[in-house]
Amino acid sequence: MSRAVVALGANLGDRGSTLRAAAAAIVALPGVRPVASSREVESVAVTLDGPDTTKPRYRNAVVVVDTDLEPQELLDALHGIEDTHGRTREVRWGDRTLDLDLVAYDDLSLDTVTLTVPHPRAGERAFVLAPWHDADPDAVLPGVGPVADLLERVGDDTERVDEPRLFDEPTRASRPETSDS
Ligand code: A4P
Ligand code: MG
Repeated sequence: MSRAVVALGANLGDRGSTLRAAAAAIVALPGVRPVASSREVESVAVTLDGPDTTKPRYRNAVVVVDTDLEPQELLDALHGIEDTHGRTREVRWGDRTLDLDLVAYDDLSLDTVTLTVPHPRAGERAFVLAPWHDADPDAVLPGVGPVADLLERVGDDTERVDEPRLFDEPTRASRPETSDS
């Protein structure tokens, strides 16, 4: 059993409902079980030209799961869930109904044509770090450092959305290994 961290993002459609449905779909995958989840944050869309306030704002969240799936199997399953939610891929970093990124998988360091883990931009992005820290305050980005320190370094420019965590609280209370602060 391995521990995986998945970042969820959406800036088109009913973003909150999509993130919630995607989180439910992730933990419903065979060989995946829920560990912890964040609340949602909102932030300005980052495009290849930098932050763009003319684009729809993003909702982001993070889920932590335990899984028997290999990293590529998990990514393939995440892509299937993106497709279910009408994800299209015209422009890199373009607007999207749902983006699911594999942020970390145990302490694994992997770089193939289709999968780089840890996600190479995770440590620079408050919209990943803030919800990850919310889901797991003790989280460490493998090979880089504590998420709390990275978030302090980049500065948290996200806004917390006043909604519950993506999973129900009982799941959070029963999660193994991490403290519940
Ligand atoms: N890929 C490689 N490693 C991974 C990984 N660890 N997780 C490959 C997921 N995918 C990974 O991804 C392109 C290819 O990356 C995949 O086919 C997969 O094999 P994609 O989702 O099709 O395209 P993308 O998301 O546009 O590209 P990329 O480079 O993954 O973008 P990012 O880094 O995910 O950034 N602004 C805000 N505020 N919030 C956001 O969530 N997200 C992005 C996308 C840009 N701006 C944003 C946000
Ligand atoms: Mg992506």
